[in-house]
Parts: sequence; structure tokens; C-alpha cells
Amino acid sequence: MAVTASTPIELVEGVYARFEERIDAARERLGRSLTLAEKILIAHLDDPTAAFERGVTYNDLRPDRVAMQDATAQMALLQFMTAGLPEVAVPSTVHCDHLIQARENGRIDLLAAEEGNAEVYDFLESVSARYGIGFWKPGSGIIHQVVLEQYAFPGGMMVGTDSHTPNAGGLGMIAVGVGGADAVDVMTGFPFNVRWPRLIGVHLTGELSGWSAPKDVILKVADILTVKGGTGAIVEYFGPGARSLSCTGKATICNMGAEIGATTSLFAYDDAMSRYLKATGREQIAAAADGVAPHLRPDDEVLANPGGFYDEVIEIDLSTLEPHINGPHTPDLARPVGALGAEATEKGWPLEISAALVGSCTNSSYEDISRAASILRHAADNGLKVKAPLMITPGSEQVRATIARDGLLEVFEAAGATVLANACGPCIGQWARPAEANDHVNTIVTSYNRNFPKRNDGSANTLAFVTSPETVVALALAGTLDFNPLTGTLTNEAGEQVQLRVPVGEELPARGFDPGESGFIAPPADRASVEVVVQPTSDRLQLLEPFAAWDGQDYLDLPILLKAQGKCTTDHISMAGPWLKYRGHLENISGNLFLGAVNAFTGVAGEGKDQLDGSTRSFPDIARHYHEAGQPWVAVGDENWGEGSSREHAAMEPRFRGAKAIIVRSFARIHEANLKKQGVLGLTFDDPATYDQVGEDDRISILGLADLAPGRQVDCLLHKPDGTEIPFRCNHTMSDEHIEWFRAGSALNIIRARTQA
Ligand code: MIC
Ligand code: SF4
Repeated sequence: MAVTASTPIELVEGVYARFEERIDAARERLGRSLTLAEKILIAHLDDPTAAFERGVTYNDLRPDRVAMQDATAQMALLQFMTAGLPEVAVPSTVHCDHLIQARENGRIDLLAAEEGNAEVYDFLESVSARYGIGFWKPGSGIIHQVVLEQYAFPGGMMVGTDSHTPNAGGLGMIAVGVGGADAVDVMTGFPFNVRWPRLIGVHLTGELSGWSAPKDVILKVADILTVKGGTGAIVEYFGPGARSLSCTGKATICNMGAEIGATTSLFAYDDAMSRYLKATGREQIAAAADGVAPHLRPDDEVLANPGGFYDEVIEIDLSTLEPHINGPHTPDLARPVGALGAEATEKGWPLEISAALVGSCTNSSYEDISRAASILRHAADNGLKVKAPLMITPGSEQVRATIARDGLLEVFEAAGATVLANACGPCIGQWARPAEANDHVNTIVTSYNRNFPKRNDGSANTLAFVTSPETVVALALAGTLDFNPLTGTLTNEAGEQVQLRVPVGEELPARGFDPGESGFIAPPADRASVEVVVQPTSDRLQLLEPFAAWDGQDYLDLPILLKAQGKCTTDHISMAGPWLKYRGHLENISGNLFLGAVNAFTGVAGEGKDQLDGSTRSFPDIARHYHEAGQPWVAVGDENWGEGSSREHAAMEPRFRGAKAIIVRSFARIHEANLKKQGVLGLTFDDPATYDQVGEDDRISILGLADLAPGRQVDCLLHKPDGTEIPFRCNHTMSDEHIEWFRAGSALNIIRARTQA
């Protein structure tokens, strides 16, 4: 099927045509009613009769679409190219959003990005043209916003090479964030293999009002479930409160489900989704969805007795939900906005706000911007000025053009805000922030989703707090964290006390969306002649060499390159910001390996002891030294290793540098899958206390690898420098198929062998 700028109705109808028969059959087979997630998954099973068990079986699914953003597409497509196929097997798109650095303003920054990233953009455009992939130029918007506007549909299923792909759950789609290698499976015509998820139900009652926003729902959920509470689960929202939320508000909630590690999050098809589909020119899809509406929501019995169908049920009353703010450093540290001032004072976090940022894939809808603008407008009318630098990143060209037409951007500009490109910008460290802003501990507030250290401006001095766009704007007006917009007043130019007006917004633009300048390039009819160029001298792109197959031997006496203390997210493993430019060059990007990881033996980030010569140097240098010396190694870590991004670089870099295993207390889902795909053993300590026994100069042996089997523990030995040996056991979640990948050296090696056979 040709790739177009929007999901064609035929694709949607094809999916809906399977629903009734499959769902009825499954209901009968299981002898019970079904949740929405189950219905959609069943409709996308590769083998409709396959057995599945929550949290246990790995199942093959057939997603309808693939979406890739530029920072992950490079590696995904470099892998795809090695499969030697003429075109992608399912409709796929590439979105250029991560590589634009925020410096001056949207227009100037876009031009600079086009010039600075020309080689990468040319590669992505030509590789897209060659293999039948739709290409969205830089400036057209952030992947998840564009997907919501153009490609998502209720009851559909997609994978995307970005952890916030679940944004499309706001439009009732099962949208799963994956590493590039998983996307390659789907694009090469193989199924997407994932563990059948557990199901968490979130029952929403009441209705939001005043300062409370959809963002507060997910900040609350993250507070309850924590950053690992959603691992391996689909979070399904239901109840009257769910129906009261706009489609883009639902998307905000689903988007940030990534922060609790959920496989994806999902809302049932309802009027708000129908309105959004119609407003974005997809009347036919809305009509088709109406036709299968009962299949696009949980069965009545599930709604009547959620506890009998979900593994866990959370209750949230939107009417009493207060505006929340989270941070610093972790997305699950939430509290009501009004409580932050006292906490910040007690903890010594600077109250003064050094920058306020609105936007990102999470919170840049028309509704978000109109609510935030309403506060600025009222403030301006009452002599209030913004006290912190304010920046806004529209989520898409369509949103930008529409808010420009409707005078909303003007309100931001009049308040002195900088309008940045329709791109990720400071959300992913693409922020040329003046050094004087962060050479000291400072506080920023954003409407983004993540707040790991160094994420936004590369500085560990910056403490990032995440909240709704309306609260960001209120805090920008106050200039201090110590302000509760619900109760506080601000002093205006005339010395009067002004209370901010409660934000009001419009769910959808009354005059419809203005599409702006289209950034979509369809693949040409004659694709065979398109040349894809990767210069051997390039420092940004490098063709991939297959990883070596397992040599059949156990791993003996491996040095511990890193024992990480505390959080070790993908940002700690493979930092973004300035390193984004090497995302298509495995060797060069390996120069950032573990730069953010905190060494448990010293408390210092980014460096450790080289066991070959005893020197202290940076982790990437040690890794290069081990690699060149042919010395395989392991890394050890704590809970939720690999939290955060889908970037498979965090698995490919260790693999490339000779890591044999990553041994931790627990893993985040996407990262664990990425390790398996690249042939690295992902092991978890059977006894979490073993972590504490691991010393700096110890070595680890991993034994019995020839007998690796699903569910079978792996025997390991910890060798102390004095010759003592401490046996310990590890668990893994590898299926037979995953073990095959390990033996072959990577999953891609198997695909290559199959497509070339
Ligand atoms: C992020 O929000 O961390 C990113 C940057 O979008 C990543 C993808 C990447 O690292 O390229 C994600 O969320 O998957
Ligand atoms: Fe981009 Fe930030 Fe969204 Fe990731 S979370 S896709 S970096 S806007």
C-alpha cells in the first residue's frame, strides 16, 4: 500500500473487517468478556488462534504502521538496508524532529538545522524514497503530534521508534514504543514479538475544572505507580471521566505513560475522538469507527466489574484532582503545585525560575496552547509581566499555523516568549542555552514529560520540574516556584495584587485547522534508481557490520566495566543533546557510553577503573580499550536499568564495545528488548542483595550458556581478587526465539539469513 500523508480509509476498513470474527471467537474461547486492549491485540495477532497469557507468553503481532523519528530512524534504517529487501512491508514514515537545536527562533534554527544536518536529512530522505517510506521534512512537527493528526486511528496498532509512541492511545490506538530492531522486524514483514501485557485499569470519574489539566492525571498516575509500576502493562483508562477529556488531553496522558514504563496506554473510542478525527479531516475514519464502536471499547461487563478483568485498578476523581508538578530528576516525584514551594525551600532547590518551557510532543495541542494563552492574555490586561524567559515549541506545523492564524502565538510573543521550531528542541537537550544560565544550580519548569538530570540543557546544575502548560505559564509570571496559582496573587506594575484567571481554552479550533506548509514527501513511483549515499569518511553515518555469532563458550572472568549506582536511564547510558549528531554512526556514538552513569564505587559519573592497566578514565575510553584488547566485559546495575528512551544505541554501544551481559536488579521493557535484539544477555539478580556484593576489582563468570532455556536460571560466579568465589543465580526473560537471536549474534543476523535465503 502506497504511503500517503494520512492513513488511507482502506487500511482502516481492512483492520475493522477482522474485528467482529476475531473478537467473538476470542470471547468464546476464553469464556469471558474482553477489555479494549485485549480486543485490539487479538485483532492484530499474527495467528488468531494463538494462546496468550498476561505477563507470561510472548506473542507475534502484526502492527498496521511504523513511525520513526530522525534520531532513531538512522540506526533502524541502516539495519533495514542490510536485509536487502526492495521495500518496506507495511506503511512506514520518518519524521525529522529531534535534530533541530533551539538557539534563536523557529525560523533561524530550522535553517541552521537544514544546513548542519544536511547529510543526515539527505540520507533519511533518500533511504525513505528508495524503500517506499513516507518522509516528513524538518519543521513539519514532532513525530507523535503528526502521527496523532495524520496516522493514528481507533482500534489500530502501530510501533514507533520512540518511547512516547503511546501518544496515539489518545486516539484509541495501541501504539508501542520500540527499538529500531523491532521496527525492522515489522518493516521486513516479520511479526512484532512482545510479551502479552498485564492490564492496569484507571477508572476516571468526575470532571476536570479550574487549573487541573490532563497532565495532572498522568502526574498522579506516575506518583501512584512510580517509574517502574507500569512495566509490561497496558494502562487502559475508562469511566465517565475518560469521556470528559478531549482527544489531545487523552494523548497527553497516554504519552507520559512511557514514564511509568507501560507498554502503552489507551482510551476507548468516544465523541471526543470522533470530533478530533473530523477536525483533522478524517470524517471517513470517524464514520468507519462509529460502525464498529462496540469493538472499540471494553465490554459492558468489564466496565461494570473492572476488578474482575484488570490486574490492578486505580481510581481517580477528576473533580478533586489538584494541579500537580513533578521533579526534579524523576517523573514520579509529584506533589500538588501548592506544596512545592515549601518542599523546595526545605530541600534547598532554587525558588527562582530561570526558564519556562511550553510544548513538546506531550503538551502542544491547540487546547493546551489556547489555555496557556488565556492566562497570558489576562495577565497582560492586568499589568503583569512574565518574569522568566518563556519558550514555546509547537508540536506540529498544523498546530503552529493554526495558533498563528488565531492570534494565540501573538499572545506568547507579546509576553516576550521565544517561538521555537516545531520540534523537540530543549526537551531532548537541543538547547543552546547561554552558559551563565546554568553554571550554577538553577530551576526550570516545563510542560515536557521527562526531567532526568542533564536532559534539557546538558547541565547537572539544572533542576527540571514538569507540569501542565497552564501551570508553566503561571509560574513564569510569578518567576518563582513558591507560587500557587489557585490561591496566590501577583503584584502588577501599578503595585496592585492580581489573582490569575482560571485558564480557559478551546478543545478544537472553531475555524478548523490550518495545515500550514506541508512537509510530507511521498516516495516516488520509480524507487529502484534512488541512490542512498553513505560516505565512508562520514563522521555521522556508518554502514553496519553484523555482530559476531556466539562462539558456543561460557563467559569467564569478565571485568566489570561499570557498576552503576541509582538510576541508570538510557540518558545515563547514551546521552542525547550534543551526541544526537552521531546517532547514525555506531563507532562515534560509542564515545558517550555510560558518560552519565554514576560509578557505585566512587560516586563519580562517567568514569571508572580500567582493569587492564589500573588507570582511571572515562567509561567510553575504558570500553574502547577493552574492545581493542579483545577483552569482553559486563556492566552491573540497580532497578529499572534502561528507563526512558527507546534508543537502541544504549544496547548497541555496549554490544559493539564487547559487553557480554548486563546484570541488574530489574530492566525497563524497551531497553531489555533492545539488548536481546542485539545479542547481549540481559540478566537480573535472583537475589537482589548480590548487587551489594559486587566489588570494583571482581570478575564475573556466566556459566552453562549451552543450556540456556526459557525460564531456566543462569549460574554465575563472582570472583573476588583474593580468590574467593561466590556463586549466584540470575534470571532472564528470554523465549526460545530470543535465545536464537543470542546464538546468532543478533536478531538482525537471523532476518538477514532469512531474507537472503
Ligand atoms: C526521548 O524523549 O527521550 C526521545 C529522545 O524522544 C527518545 C528517543 C531517542 O532517544 O531518540 C525516546 O523517548 O524514545
Ligand atoms: Fe521529542 Fe521530547 Fe517528545 Fe521525546 S519526549 S519525542 S524528545 S518532544
